[in-house]
Amino acid sequence: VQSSILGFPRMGVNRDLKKATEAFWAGKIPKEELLSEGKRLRLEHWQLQKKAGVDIIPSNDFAFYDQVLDHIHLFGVVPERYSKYNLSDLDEYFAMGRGLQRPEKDGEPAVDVSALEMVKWFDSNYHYVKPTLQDNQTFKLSGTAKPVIEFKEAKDAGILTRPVLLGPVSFLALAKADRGQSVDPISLLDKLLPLYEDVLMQLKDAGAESVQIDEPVLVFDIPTKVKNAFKPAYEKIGALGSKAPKIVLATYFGDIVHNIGVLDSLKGLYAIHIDLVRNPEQLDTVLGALGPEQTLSAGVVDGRNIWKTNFKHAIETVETIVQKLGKDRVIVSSSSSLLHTPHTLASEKKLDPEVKDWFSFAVEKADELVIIAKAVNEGPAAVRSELEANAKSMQARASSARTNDPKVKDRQAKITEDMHKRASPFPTRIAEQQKRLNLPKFPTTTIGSFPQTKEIRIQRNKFVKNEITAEEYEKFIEKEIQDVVRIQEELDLDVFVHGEPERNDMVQYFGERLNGYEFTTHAWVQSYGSRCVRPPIIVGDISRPAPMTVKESQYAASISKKPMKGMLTGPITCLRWSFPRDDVHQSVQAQQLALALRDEVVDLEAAGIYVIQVDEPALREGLPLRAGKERERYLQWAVNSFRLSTAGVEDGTQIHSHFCYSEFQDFFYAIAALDADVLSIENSKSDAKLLKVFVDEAYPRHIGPGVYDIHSPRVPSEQEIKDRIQEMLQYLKPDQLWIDPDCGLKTRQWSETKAALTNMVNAAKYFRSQY
Ligand code: THG
Ligand code: ZN
Repeated sequence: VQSSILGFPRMGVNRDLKKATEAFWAGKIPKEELLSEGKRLRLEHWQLQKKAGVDIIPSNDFAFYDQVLDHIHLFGVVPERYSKYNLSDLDEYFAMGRGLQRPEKDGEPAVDVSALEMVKWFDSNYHYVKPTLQDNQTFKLSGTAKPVIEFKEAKDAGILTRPVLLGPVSFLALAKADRGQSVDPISLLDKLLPLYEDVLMQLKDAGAESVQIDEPVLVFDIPTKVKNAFKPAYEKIGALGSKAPKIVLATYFGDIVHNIGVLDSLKGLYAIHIDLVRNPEQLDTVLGALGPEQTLSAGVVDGRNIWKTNFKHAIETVETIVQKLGKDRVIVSSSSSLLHTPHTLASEKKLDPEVKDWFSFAVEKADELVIIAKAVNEGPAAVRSELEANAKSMQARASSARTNDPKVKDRQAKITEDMHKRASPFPTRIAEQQKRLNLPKFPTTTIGSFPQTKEIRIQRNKFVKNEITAEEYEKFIEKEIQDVVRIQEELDLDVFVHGEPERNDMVQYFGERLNGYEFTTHAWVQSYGSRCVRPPIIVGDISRPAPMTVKESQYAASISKKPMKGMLTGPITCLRWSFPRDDVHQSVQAQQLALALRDEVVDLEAAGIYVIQVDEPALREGLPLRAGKERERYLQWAVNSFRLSTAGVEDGTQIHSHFCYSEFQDFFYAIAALDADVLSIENSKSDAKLLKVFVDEAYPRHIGPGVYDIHSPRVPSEQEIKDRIQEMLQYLKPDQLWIDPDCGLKTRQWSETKAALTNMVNAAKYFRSQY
């Protein structure tokens, strides 16, 4: 039995890659320095895995921006709008990842091109760059292939690695036709395959013994065309025989039972990897479908969470497989790439030792894999003390007072059906709300945050580092709120917000104020490009010791002439963007979060806040990857937790919710079931036609489809906004329409914000005069 890792986090122990990349973008370091920093990090990560004793170490898991973008670049899938500038390789790569705007300089023409689309990677909080194809798409390897360069780099350092490639079927299945193009990506398979053959032969020549080819789309419900593509693809690759390295085909984040027939056409491959953390029940089916000589790579160490592996369970699983296949045909592995876990627990100096003992980050997971392999190879006696310590840790966590709070459980047991229902139906509610709020037609509002200026970040840092007192910080926040209120008065908006100057990441902010959570100082996980998040960790039953946002909202309301909107993050988003517990079902955790938020909502109402927004941007990404029963079950508990958190208010209090997307077609009934009085959604970049679903389904409540894109510094003209509203009025009734930007304004400058909102308010006033 060998130990293996499917991929390692790339940022480095101190987010070194983020720092170097951002310094390069800012022109502070030259390209050479960025490249050498990348090289240093790769080497460091290979060496630490080797030192841990991992048998199979990945290479080509590194990327400066995103591993899918690396493949886009590798295969020359570069739309003409980028290639026409003849940029350097690295500039072109980053231009596709994040766009590039550069004035004319030294005779070089100006560059102005936006980024390729970025999408969530399966159901994780990582985002990949979507391959974007042309009708006449051709593929060409660009220079010496990066997987080969990085393989040789490791080999020169004395480390024989297993290169990772995203497989041809997944690469195409995750791709899309460019705007105005109609190509079906999978139809390009024949053109793409020769490049895979080429890279595989180059890797073999360079000395690679095996290669990991990821085909994660096997966990989806894939169209027949995509399913059928596996056979020709892997027959062709298999026909390379000894001219290519042995191939391990990897799947993760789900089971492959519904696609098990595909394994028939993969019998020529050396090994199949499956995720046994997420879907242990698929083991028997996959074992039954393996060829007589095939190896199984068993993903038993969680690549998506931070909990210590339960050695007893993992070893039992691996031993079951060994009994069937024999030791030589089993690999123990991380369930997926470790990209989704933080670098090392060793950086956490402030964690309480009790809970620290329950966690395992990427570096520690490498050790775990080695121990599991050793236990199976040499017998438990060889790792007795490790197994004992692990069992003790599991026991301690299960029985700790930190994980179990009887008061929370008691409260959950007393939840009733009625607690999920508002007192009256919407028509009664909206009439009460209108009496209280007295809003004009086409009411205007914003989504919650106003620009997070440099000054705000400086003051927050000073406060965190104890360089200013709590009173000084509070004074500063009050001053920020005053400014934001005054600006909204000048703009003549209708429903105000306090601007959220006191919040960093919203999930972190709420986590820090709830019992049951733990916080880290260095546990960053890449979200996209150089951007990272530091998810708080849910360790135990969740409760709210004290109000979390009432003080700021109440203060803001006290100095405003207009209704003030309270701003909360919903239970599903708090759950999805944290590291959840793995010892109780996520629906239980969502329900506990919902109870805590329900108390907050009720307290806001008691403090005179009669408009309360509970955002659920992560509701959609929590959808199980496959349609069917599981999806229905998820939507049921997700919707229930939202309703539980919001239904405690009077009819006259208006509940808003916000979503950062507008594709509701496939789960509209769930959105409708939230029963929010007002929904604000992204719509500025999508077709207004998407709003048709609200008409078709006779959606009765209020909607604010964003009238302009806040992700761009561009200021939309009043006319543009009027045109947009006119379009929306083809679908929505005038008395159902709110006017707002399409997301929070946190990342914008004040000058852009004021100009855009002035135009927005004027556009709303125009329609008010027309109806
Ligand atoms: N919070 C969390 N998850 C998210 C988002 C969020 N997932 C989806 C989406 N929004 C991802 N977007 C971002 C946007 C910005 C940043 C990270 C993810 C970001 N991070 C800072 C950085 O890397 O420099 C670190 C911020 C900090 O200091 O806390 O800017 O909004 N949880
Ligand atoms: Zn949004």
